[in-house]
Amino acid sequence: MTYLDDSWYGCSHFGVTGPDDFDEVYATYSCDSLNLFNDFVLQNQKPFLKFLICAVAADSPPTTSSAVSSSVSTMVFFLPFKISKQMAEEAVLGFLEHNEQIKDSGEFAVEKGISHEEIVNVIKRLNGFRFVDAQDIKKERWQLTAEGKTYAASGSPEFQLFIAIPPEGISRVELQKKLGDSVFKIGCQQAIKNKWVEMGKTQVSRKVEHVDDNVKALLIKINDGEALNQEDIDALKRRKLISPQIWKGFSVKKGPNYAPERRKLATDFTRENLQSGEWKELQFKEYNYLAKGFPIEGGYLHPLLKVRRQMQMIFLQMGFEEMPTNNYVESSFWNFDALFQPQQHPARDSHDTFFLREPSTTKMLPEDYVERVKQIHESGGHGSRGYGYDWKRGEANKNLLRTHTTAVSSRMLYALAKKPFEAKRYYSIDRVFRNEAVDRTHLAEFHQIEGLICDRGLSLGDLQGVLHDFFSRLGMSNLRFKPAYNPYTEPSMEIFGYHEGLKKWVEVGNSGMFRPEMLLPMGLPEDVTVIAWGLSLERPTMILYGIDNIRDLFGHKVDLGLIKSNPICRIGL
Ligand code: FB9
Repeated sequence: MTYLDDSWYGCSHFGVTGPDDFDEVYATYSCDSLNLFNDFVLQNQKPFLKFLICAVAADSPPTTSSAVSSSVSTMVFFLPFKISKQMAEEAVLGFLEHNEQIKDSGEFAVEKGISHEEIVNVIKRLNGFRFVDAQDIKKERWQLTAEGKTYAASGSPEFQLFIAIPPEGISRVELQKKLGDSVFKIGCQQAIKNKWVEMGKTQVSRKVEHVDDNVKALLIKINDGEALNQEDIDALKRRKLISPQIWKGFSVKKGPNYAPERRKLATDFTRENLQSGEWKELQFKEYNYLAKGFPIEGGYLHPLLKVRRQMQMIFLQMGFEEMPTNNYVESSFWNFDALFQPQQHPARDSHDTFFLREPSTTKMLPEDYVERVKQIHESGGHGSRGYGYDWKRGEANKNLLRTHTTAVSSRMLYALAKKPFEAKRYYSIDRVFRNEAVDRTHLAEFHQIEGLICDRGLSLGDLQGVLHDFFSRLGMSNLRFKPAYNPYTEPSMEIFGYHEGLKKWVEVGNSGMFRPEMLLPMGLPEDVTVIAWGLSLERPTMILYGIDNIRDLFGHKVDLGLIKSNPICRIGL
């Protein structure tokens, strides 16, 4: 018990410098109510305790019973909790040895001079071990409000007002100055009501010789836990001087495992109790096979990464290969121009797109291809009349944070066109950035999932077919397609899926067939068409993991608890 050593240090100012001194002090100050304690202390031979008793007793020898109980409770507060816990337990078990029940744990605590909180903790523990059978008891009590406390201390406002009026009367102004606005205001109301004072235009005078401050008396009674009649309670309640407080306690009976003393259950065979044979007497604690193991603080996969892996598996199972997306910074050329998105398209201004100040422009673009893109934008070709505007290289050179992973698709399709054609299935899942207002479902960045199939003679039917295949693997087999518009696909479709769990149709993505104005300048064969679709990673993750606000899922306000305590994985919907 290391703390014994440093405790001596604390007591020098009591004039007790060591164990020898306290016998003398102890003898001087011991009194009945302390005996209970002393027995406990003596039994436990804990010199520190004996010292403490002396110390406390020395400090203010208790005269009245409540003083005793309060100094005892003080001692209890200081006593190492282990000891008070032990003491409270013995008090409860000891009492039940000779009594049917403890009717009211509150009265029992006062009687034993132990804090009710300590008794409640012990009862809960003993109830847990079925040493006792504890029943809740609740009592509504009244406590003083802050205003009530001030009047209990310095008198009710009406009483303060009355005694502030000299026999010859006093001016309102002077009286108000004396009492302050609120005491004056309330004091007047009540004193008039009690017909204590005469309120003239300017003068205030007494109407009676003497008054009693019943309100203060009642408030003190409340404070001492004394019961008042309903009428007084209502009056104080009306003046918001008291507020209800639920007092919780227990009535306690012996439990199925009751014993006058709870022997500490052994939890281990030790070399000592084996050698001493003491193990034979020991009572061993049951193994709690339901006990939760120590939470393993290990790596937690973010729900987004779990769903990303699920999506990845679906793509790989469908024969898609991943596109390299390790470049958040992209040139306007690959992000927009290569996709036949005109330079004055609203998405291309800084309201929607994060342009870079440094490096503000791209260093290298495939010049021959750029020329063809310029053509198709300005004057069309391959049967398209183009946009007919003056295409600016400078605009295409601007660097930005990519607004979609379709920028990666354009790079990959261009690369594909430079080789002898072979059909390809590509997918990408990575971050894209859009200068959008943040709300429950939108952040300035999200993860886009994109799939594309590049092959000869693919049709819109093929696109719908692959979408059915893809989303049915996500557990969503009931799809509907709504015509939509994208600068780089024609026809385009918004995809809606019926969500069994949410019992409603959910927009699950967008799709389309890349325009020839995008594909042909790349050099892809005329009969090659590319079907593609896109969705986000955040939306399905929010739905699959029941996350309402995207800010809990991603970004600086992420909810770490959610990250650590979300289901291993969520198959289907
Ligand atoms: O993810 C979206 N919804 C979604 C997806 C899956 C899902 O799964 C369920 C649990 C199983 C649930 C919902 N959306 C796309 C639809 C909406 O959330 C939409 O309001 C928000 N969209 C984002 C863009 O917001 C501006 C989601 C994001 C999106 C939209 C379009 C594309 C990509 C992401 C695209 C594309 C595209 C089109 C043609 C060719 C190539 C790419």
